[in-house]
Amino acid sequence: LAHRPTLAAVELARAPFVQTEWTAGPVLATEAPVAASHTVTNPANPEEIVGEVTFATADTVAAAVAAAQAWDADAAERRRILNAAADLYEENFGEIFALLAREAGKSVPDAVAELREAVDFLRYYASRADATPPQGRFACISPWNFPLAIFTGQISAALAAGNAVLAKPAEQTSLISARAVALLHEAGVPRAALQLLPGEGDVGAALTSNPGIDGVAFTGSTETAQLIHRAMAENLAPGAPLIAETGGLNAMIVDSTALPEQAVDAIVESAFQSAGQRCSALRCLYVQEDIAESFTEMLTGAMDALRLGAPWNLSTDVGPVIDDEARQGIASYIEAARAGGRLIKELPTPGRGHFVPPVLIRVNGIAEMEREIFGPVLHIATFKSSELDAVVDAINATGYGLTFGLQTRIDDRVQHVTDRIHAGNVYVNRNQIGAIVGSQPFGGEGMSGTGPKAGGPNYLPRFQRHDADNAAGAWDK
Ligand code: TXE
Repeated sequence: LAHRPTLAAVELARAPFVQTEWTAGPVLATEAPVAASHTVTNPANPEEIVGEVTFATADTVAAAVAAAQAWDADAAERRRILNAAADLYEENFGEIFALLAREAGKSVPDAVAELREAVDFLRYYASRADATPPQGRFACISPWNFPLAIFTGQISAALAAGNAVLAKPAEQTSLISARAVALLHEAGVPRAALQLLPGEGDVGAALTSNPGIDGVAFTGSTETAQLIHRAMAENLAPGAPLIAETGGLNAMIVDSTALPEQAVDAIVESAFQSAGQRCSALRCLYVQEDIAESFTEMLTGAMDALRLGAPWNLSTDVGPVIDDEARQGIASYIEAARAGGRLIKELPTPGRGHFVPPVLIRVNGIAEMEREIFGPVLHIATFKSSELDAVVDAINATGYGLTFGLQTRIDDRVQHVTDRIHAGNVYVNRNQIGAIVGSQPFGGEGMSGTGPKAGGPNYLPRFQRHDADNAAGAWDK
C-alpha cells in the first residue's frame, strides 16, 4: 500500500458526526422487495449511530439470482476493471478507514493491513483473469472479521474468472460491503455480474439453497459451513463446489532453543491483533517447561504494553470486539477461567463499548479447549521435551487444522514437527497470520475448511457444463 493513513483519514473516522448517514441495502440488477431497515452502531461507542441498512429477503434473493448474468467481458477488460477497482479502493482510503473503524471496530494498523490485503486481492486476481468463457453464478458469503478483505477476495476471484457474483456480507458489516460494491461498479463491473444481498443467515440460506447457484465461497463458522454443505447437497447440482474457510483451534510450540523476543512478538501479534477475531489467531501456546517461568514473565510484560482503546486513536493496538453478543460470550468464558483460578493475566478495559481485555489463561493442554473463543484470549500450557510428539498429537486431535506455529532453532525438529502436524498453514519462527495474497494461499484442513485455497489460484471458481442434456445436470469444476 502506497498510502499510510493520512491524518485526514483518521480525522474522518474520529469525528462522530462527519458522516452519520451511511446507508446500505440490496444492490440489484432488477426490481425486488426488500425488508425493513436496521440501525448500525459503533462497537467502540454503541450510542453512536453509524448508518442504516436495509436487508434482503428470500424474494430479493430469488429475483437477484434470476437477474444475474455472467461477466462476459474479455479477460483484458476484466483485468483492467479489477485493477481500476483497486485504484478506487486506495483513493477512497479515508472513507474506507472510517467505515472499518466505526462499523467493525478496526484499529488503524488493522485497517491499513486490511485495505492492503483487499487491494492485493483485486490486483492478484486481476492478473489471473484468463480467457475461459464465463459460466457460473457464484454465491460469496463472508464474515464480519475481515469485512473488506475477505469480502473483496471472494468476489474478485469469482469475477476474474468471469462468473456472476451474488455477495452476501455479514449482517454486522453491511455498510463496508456496500461501499466496496459501489467502488467495483464505479470501476466498471456490470450490475448483473455483481449484486449485493445484505442480510442475516436466512439470506445466505436462501442463496445456498437456490438451484440457480453454481458454487459457493464461504468464510465463517464451522457450523454454518455444515449447514451450507447440507443446503447445497439438497438443492444444487451435485458438482457445485463449496470453498469453505472456517474456524480453528490454532497452536504454537515454543521450545527452549527459541529466540524469546522473536517468539513473544509473534505470539502477541498472532493472539491479540484484531482483538483475536481472526480465524488464524493463536489460541493455545505450548512452552517448554524449563523456560516456562521466564518466558511467561516476558509475555505478560509484552501484554502490558498493549493499548486498548478507540479504533480511531493512533496509539490503539486492540480495539473492541464486534458487538455486545460477542463481548458477553467472551467475557463469560474469561469469568469461568477466573473462577477456576486459571487466569494468569488480564489487561484493564475501557469503561464503555464492546471491549474485552486481552487475557492469558493457564490450561493443561489444548484438549481442554472445546471450541474457538473468537477474541483476545490466549491459553498457555507447558510440555517436557519428551512430550513433544504427544503435544503434536493433541493438537491434531482437535480435528481442526488451520494454522500452526513453531519457534525453535533445531532444524531436525522443524522437519519432524511439520511432517506430523495437520494444518493448512504452518509458520516457523514467525508470526502466525493469515493469507499473503498471491504467495501464500490460505485455508484449513478437517473442521477448518476445504483446504488452502483462499488467496491463491485455486480460489478462482470456474464452471463448465458437462453437456446440456446431462440428466444429472452436473457442473464440472
Ligand atoms: O458466523 P456465521 P458468526 C467463527 C467464530 C465466531 C463464530 C460465529 O468462532 O465466534 O464463527 O460467528 C452467514 N446459510 N467465525 O455467527 O454465522 C452469516 O450471515 C448461509 C470464524 O458471525 O458463520 C455471515 O454472512 N449463510 C470466521 C456468514 O454466514 C449463513 C469468521 C458467517 O456467519 C447462514 C466469522 C446459513 N444458514 C466467524 N447462517 C473465520 N473463519 O474467520 C449464517 N450465514
